[in-house]
Amino acid sequence: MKKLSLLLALLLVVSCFVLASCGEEEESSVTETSSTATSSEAASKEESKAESSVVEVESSEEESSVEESSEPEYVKNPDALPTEGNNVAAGKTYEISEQFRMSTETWGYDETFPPSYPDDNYELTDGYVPTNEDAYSAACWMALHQQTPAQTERGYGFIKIDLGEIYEISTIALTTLKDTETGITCPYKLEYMISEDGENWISAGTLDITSELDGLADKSVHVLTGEVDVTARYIEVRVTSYGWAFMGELEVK
Ligand SMILES: [Ca+2]
Repeated sequence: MKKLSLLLALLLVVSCFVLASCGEEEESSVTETSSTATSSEAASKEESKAESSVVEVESSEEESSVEESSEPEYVKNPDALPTEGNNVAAGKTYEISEQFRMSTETWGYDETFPPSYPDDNYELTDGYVPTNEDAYSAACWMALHQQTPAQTERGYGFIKIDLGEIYEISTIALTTLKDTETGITCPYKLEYMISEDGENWISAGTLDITSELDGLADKSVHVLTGEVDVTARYIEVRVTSYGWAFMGELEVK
């Protein structure tokens, strides 16, 4: 009987020991599993980071390639006619952007009124270059205003001229007026858009005189001349000003 009790006691001790061992193994296996999960999560996060950075690079490459392909390539045309210093804009027809219409009683754009300081479609190409003797009220001027609704939305007014043939062009000159007392300043920025077919346009450069504007003599005519080196038949001069921009001749040489 004593032997049986001892055997049972021994079995009990062994069982407890075995059970205790199993518990430890389970705990350690849980720990390992969770630690594996943590590292695999980290790995997948790193993978997704890598993926997203690859996507970003790809998308930015796509954007830049789209921009590059939408920009027409400029090739100087060897068959262009030489200007030989002549003003090839003289006598040519042109069009301009919407003009300001001001009520006689109130300040502001009023489309029921005729254009203020209208363009007769010859002032800019009639060969007459205004001088300091020509006040703003003289008939030789045409005017654009930055507060015209379409011009405000676009950011600039424009003069678009068809030269009739493709020419080599080195200068584009616009005669303007500064008369601060009457709200007329010279345009502070001119951008020269050019085309050979009237459909595909590229920029031939920008003349920005913002920093020189205050220093220009008042009640005076100023010729703003852009130096370019292009061939073109069509030119669009984009005019940006603070208010009124009075212009009297566009010369292309
Ligand atoms: Ca003129």
